[in-house]
Order: sequence, then structure tokens, then C-alpha cells
Amino acid sequence: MATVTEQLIKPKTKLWMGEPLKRKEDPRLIQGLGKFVDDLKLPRMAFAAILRSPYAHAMIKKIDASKAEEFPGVICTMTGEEVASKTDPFLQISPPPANRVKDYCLANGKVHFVGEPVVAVVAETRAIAEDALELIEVEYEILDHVLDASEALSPGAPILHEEAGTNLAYHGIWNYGDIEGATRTADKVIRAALHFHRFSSTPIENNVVLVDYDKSSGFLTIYNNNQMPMFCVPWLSFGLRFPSNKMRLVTGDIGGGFGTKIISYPYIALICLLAMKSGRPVKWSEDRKEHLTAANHGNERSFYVEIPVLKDGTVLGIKATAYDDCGAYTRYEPAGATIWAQVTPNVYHFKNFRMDFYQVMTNKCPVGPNRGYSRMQHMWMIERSIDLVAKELGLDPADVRLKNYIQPEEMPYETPSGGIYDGGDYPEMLRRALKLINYDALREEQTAARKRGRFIGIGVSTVVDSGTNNFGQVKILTEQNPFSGNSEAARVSIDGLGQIQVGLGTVPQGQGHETFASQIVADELGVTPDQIVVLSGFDSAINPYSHQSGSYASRSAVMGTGALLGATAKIKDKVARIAAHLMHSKPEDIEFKEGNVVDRKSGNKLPLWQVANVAWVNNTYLPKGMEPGLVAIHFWKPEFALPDSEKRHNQTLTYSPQTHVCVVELDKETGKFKIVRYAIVDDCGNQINPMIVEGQVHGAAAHGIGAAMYENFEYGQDGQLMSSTFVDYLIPTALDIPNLNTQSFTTPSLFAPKGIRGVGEGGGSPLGAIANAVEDALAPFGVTILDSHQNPQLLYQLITSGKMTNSN
Ligand code: MCN
Repeated sequence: MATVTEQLIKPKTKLWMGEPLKRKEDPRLIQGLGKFVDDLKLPRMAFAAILRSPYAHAMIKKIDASKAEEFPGVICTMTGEEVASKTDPFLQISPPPANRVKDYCLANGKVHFVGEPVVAVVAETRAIAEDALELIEVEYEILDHVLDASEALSPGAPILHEEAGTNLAYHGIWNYGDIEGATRTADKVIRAALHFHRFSSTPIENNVVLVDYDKSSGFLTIYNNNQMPMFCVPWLSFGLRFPSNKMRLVTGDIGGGFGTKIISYPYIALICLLAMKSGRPVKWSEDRKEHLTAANHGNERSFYVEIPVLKDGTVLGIKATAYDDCGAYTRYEPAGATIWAQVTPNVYHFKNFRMDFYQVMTNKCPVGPNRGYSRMQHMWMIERSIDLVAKELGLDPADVRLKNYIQPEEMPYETPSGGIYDGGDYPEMLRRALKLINYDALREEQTAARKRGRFIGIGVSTVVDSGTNNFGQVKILTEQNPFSGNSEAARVSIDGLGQIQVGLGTVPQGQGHETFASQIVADELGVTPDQIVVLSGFDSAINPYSHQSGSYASRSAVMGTGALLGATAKIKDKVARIAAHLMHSKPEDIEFKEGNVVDRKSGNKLPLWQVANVAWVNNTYLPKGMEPGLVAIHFWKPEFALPDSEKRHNQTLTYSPQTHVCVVELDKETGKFKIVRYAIVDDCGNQINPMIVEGQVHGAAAHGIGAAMYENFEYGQDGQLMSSTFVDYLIPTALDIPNLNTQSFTTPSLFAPKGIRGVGEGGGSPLGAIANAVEDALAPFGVTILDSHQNPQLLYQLITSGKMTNSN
């Protein structure tokens, strides 16, 4: 092991940013040394289990938990009635009347979807708690239910929440340019009814909560795997009537989140109540069926689209009505009812745009953020529309894209809704992606193959995905919403031995934040990344944070870097002042190089650790009046504005394009298809760690491929979720993911620190590329793809029945 001094004098020959360093996290994770919440065992720990609604919509007439309470090993039970007497409904961010919805952590008087928590049991073991659930008698009066967003708005539809008096969560109109004029002057208007299906993310680790209530101090320590823990504190604090300054939130390693762990606050609140009631630390670990049935799904959305076009393929605009199904409670919604606007009009130039957006509650699992949250639905709709235009006009879909792309010289480009794209060269990305699959030769091969009865399809999709959202968007819903902008925190310290430690608020779930943070700080302090310890996980008692901290919205690389640069700048400023004092030079002449602080004029230098030693313990050498210590915290925020009266504002800081080209071969005898080639060109601006970026591009692609080909939450007429286990809810294995031919293309962000853009979500691009490829393969059959889920059974029916679309 190298001594501190040896480590610090390692020569730095290059910038660490941009190096494909192996991830610091991986040795621990691949050796099984990661610490997840479920690994924690506290003395006297008890276990919770949850009885859930078997019905989509029903009144709870009576609950008798007495037999469960008498069951040996059971400590206590809790019903919705008790919850309602001890807590307030969770804060709603919808406008009235939907904000009157009463959302408690257990159903109170009524259930609204299959899987809604009804009664909780705490017992000595998980098995006892689960067995005791079977002893609870609940009498229900079944009500009519509604599973479709449009139907839920029709007169006479069952109302889910009487207190709101409507199933409408939000309705808004976005209207820019002159879409009616565009429609009048168009050579053609193409119309389609498109449906984006319900799916979600399936992190390897489900939700887990462990709560320890210390009666003597009144502190609640909440161990959980929420990916935005400090954001949920206000919800918990108001709901539980519990002071936020007595809550400590701790996450360890998190086994993936992908958005689904943004809103687990009803469960967190429930376990807090159970810990307080039982006087014991209580742990609850969600099982897979619970996760699939009742955690949260992605937004399901139907679109009625009109696209006015010129004969040469110029898209003049898009007019659409959208019905978004947010399930039984709004929770994080209706944020998704505005967030799509971040990336409309995707990468295209059209200025005329009208969107009539309805978000509606139905008797299905509530939705929540899910990788590509609310934007991928829209970009899928736009990418499908572009292909419909090409088909209708007999043009090549790649040419239609090239004709309509925003051009690099127009950057920064302002979209109709006020988004300011921060750079990019979409035409060049497409050219590169097409080259990766040898597009021209492939088109010839396709024609020849068709003659031999082989059906090859090529699908292109270009998306621009937002990173670092502006929460000001929720002011569109109601100005009362008490949050806007975005912010992140970092702490950098150099201790008296010269050892560097970094704390971040970003709460990673596998994205490699320890690694990227080390690279950024190493460059600033003139040391090597292995000399920097970045705290893993998150602990509100230790890590710095803002209430917007967390890993979501592909923000951590940008926001984390902003905060890290601020904190290191403060540290460097102090080190420079101390060093200048010691070397009789000027702070502005001090440089950080190879573990030393160097006076660039005289060439004199001091090891960084010696300056740190003076800062902490040898402090009589400090400049007169200087505070000892070397610790700096910085809060960083982008300069975001609020929406204007027409909902215009820059909704996110970075806009990362990705172009995917998918080639499928489809078997007309079965409707099954396989991906035979897949190319991706991504641009996330300057990369901190290209290896992590490539991993993220692969991960997001796998996610989208799974969604397009396998994953689908299907409900039966009775409101039961039919795909509630991995037997029915298919997720791809590594073997199902084709070889991904990836290439990075870099145009630095014009606005973000160090020219970085987000990369973590990928924009759901495979959904568009695969739908377009399948339709292209089926061109000889005249089939139009109107659904985002490509189910071979339905495709086979289309081929054989002469029906022309796969819409439901
Ligand atoms: N990075 C980089 N250079 C850039 C941009 C990013 O090197 N220009 C690297 C950084 O190491 C960073 C990683 O890529 O840690 C992802 O960066 P970023 O796009 O900022 O995304 P976040 O770290 O904020 O992670 C959130 C994002 C989202 S929104 C989802 S959903 C998602 C995703 O990350 N969930 C994930 N990727 C995931 N990966 C894993 N393993 N697990 C999840 O739950």
C-alpha cells in the first residue's frame, strides 16, 4: 500500500475526465460486498406484510383483523381507518379538483386498484406476518370499475375518488404557431390513432424499507432504497405530521431504480407508522409480484394525431390529443402531463404544434416515473408519425428525417414551448448510424430478400432526451406547487493527512457516481482518482443534499459536476491562500499539480498534504484570522425560469440526442421477429467516463428493446393484472439483446458544466426504431403499426387476417 506522500506525488500526465476508468463501485458489487437495505439487521427487528385489494374497485364494508392479532408471533396490525386517524393524506400536486384526492398509505373505506394495500401486519418473522394476512377478514362491496382513460372521462363512468368528483387529473392545451393554417396549406394531412402501452422497470432489487423509531430522541431513521429520498421528506413530514428535522434517511447500495423508486413514500410512511406503533424496528421487503402489481407502472397513453405535410416530406406541424392513463392515484402525477413538453418537437423543425392533453385516473396501478418518463411516449408518437409521413408520401424515412431535422448551425435552438437545445448535429448522427448498418446495401438486400419470401425491416428513430429537469414545470399544474428549478449538493474535504473525501447528494443506483466524481475532483485538485474517496450510498446525517437531490432525469453527471466544481473551487481557494502565505507568493499564482501546490512564478512547491496539515493541526502557520479546516459544501443550481402564461420555458438544462437504427427479420408464419442488426449513435456532450457512458447506452437500449418486444402490463376485463409475475411479464435476458453497434459523437453542451449532457435514459429510442422496423418488414402486407408493443401473436393475426393495424 502506497504511503500518503507516495500516492500524492504520483505524476498526473492527463486529464482524468474522458478516461474510461473501471468503476470504483464494481469490486465491491461483484464480490457480493454491496450493502443493500435488506442486508441490514437491527436488534429486535420485526417484519411487516401487507394485505392487498383483490378487486379493482370496491367499498371496504368491514375489516376484522382480530384473528391475525391473536396469531402467535404477531405484534400488531394496522388498517386504513387507523392510518386516517393518525396521518394526513399525501400532498397532491394536481390542480383542483383532483388535488382533493385522499391518498393514504392504506386504503381508507375504498379500494381503487388490484393490489392496493388494505391491512398491514407486523410480526416476529416475515413468514408469520405473511401467514397472519390469511386470517384477516375483509368484507367488500364490489363497484363498477373503469380501465380505459377515455372511457373514464365519459358521462356515467365510475368515479374513483368521490372527493375529487372527477377522474380527470389534469387537462392542458399547448398551442404554438398556427396548426390550423398549416393544415389548410398542407398537401396532405396524415391521421393516426396511436397507443403507447403500459410497462415499467424491473430493478433487480424491489422496494425495501426499514424504520427505526428512537422513542427517547424522537428520531425516525428510515433505511430505504428510494432514489430521491430527501424529495420525499416533505410528503412524509406533512403526511405523518412528523418534523422533518427528526428524520434521517439512509440508502445503501441500490439495486437499480430506473424511476420506479422515486415514489415509494406510501410504503415508507406505512413502515414509519408501524415502527412507531410496535415500538420495534420494522422491515418490509416487497416481493416481485407486489412490485409488478402495485409499485408503479409507466404512463400508458393514447394519441389522436394529425400531421400536415408537404409532398416533399416537410412536416408542417403536429396536432394531437392525448389521453394519459395515470392509474388510481396521481402521486408524482400529473407531472408527466407536462414533462413530455420538454422534448416536443423532438429533433424536428416544425413550429406549429397543438397538444390537447388529458390525464385521467383509472382502476389500475398508479403510474410513476420510469426511464424516459413521459417523454418517450411522445417521442415514440413523433417517430411513428415521421414514418407514417414517409410511407404515405412514398419517401425514404431516413430522407424525411434529414429534411426535417433541426440543423447544427441553428444551435442553441429554441423550441415552440421554450426549450433551448444545447447543441447537437442530428443529420451527422443519422448519417453515421446508417453507415454502421450499411443502409444503402441493406435496402437492396431487403428488396432481394422479399422476392425470396424473407421479410427484413429497417427502422430509424432519433430522440432528444432531456437531462436535469426544471421542476418549474409543475407550476403549469398550479402555481401553488412549492418547488421549481433544480439543485444539487456536494462536499469536498481534505483532512489533516491530506486525504480527500467527497460526499454527494446524488443517491446512485448503479450509475457509477463514485467513479465520475473521483475523475472530476482529481482533475481539479491535481491528484489521481484513486486518491479520492467518494462516500457510497446516501445518508442524510452525513451526505450533503438538497431536497432535489437524487438520481433521476439524467441529471447527476451534470448537477453533480456543478456541485463538485463549486466545492473544489472553495477548497482550492483556501489551499491557495494558505500556500501563498507559506511560500510568500500570491494565491492567484498557485496551481495544483501532481499532488503539489505550485507557485507558477517561482516554481516553489509544497505537497498538498502539508498545506492540509497546516489547515487542520499545524494551524499557527495559518494566515492571521483564517478559520482552520478544509471542508467545503457547495449547492449548485442551473439558472432556470418559470413558465410563462403560454407554458413556455426552458424545461431542462441538457438535451441529448440518440439515433437508433434497428434491422429486424420477421417470420410471416409466426409473426415472430428477431433483431439482426442494431446501431446506436449517441451524443451526451463531453463524456466524463466513456466506459460508463457506453454501459448506460447499452442499458437504456436493452430497456427499450424489452419494452418494445416483451414487457406489457395487461389487465383483464375484471381489472386483474394478467402479467403480474415474470412468467407473464416477460423481460429480456442478455441473450435476447442483440449485439449493439454503438458509436459516440460529441458536441459539447453549450450550457452545462464542462460541456456535459445527461445520458442515463436514452429516450426510449428502441420503441420507435423497432415499431418502424416491424412496419417496414410488413410493408408487403400493407400493415400499419399503431401500438408501441410488438406482440408476435397480434402481428401474425395482422398478416393472416388482412386487418391492417395493430391498434387495440
Ligand atoms: N456520464 C458520463 N459523461 C456524461 C454523462 C454521464 O460519464 N456526459 C456517466 C456518469 O458516470 C453518470 C452516468 O453516466 O454517473 C449516468 O449519468 P446521468 O445521465 O447524469 O444519469 P444519472 O446518474 O442521474 O442517473 C439517472 C439515470 C436515469 S434517469 C435512469 S431512469 C437510470 C439511469 O440513470 N436508472 C439506472 N441509468 C441507470 N443505471 C443503473 N445501473 N441503474 C439505474 O437504476
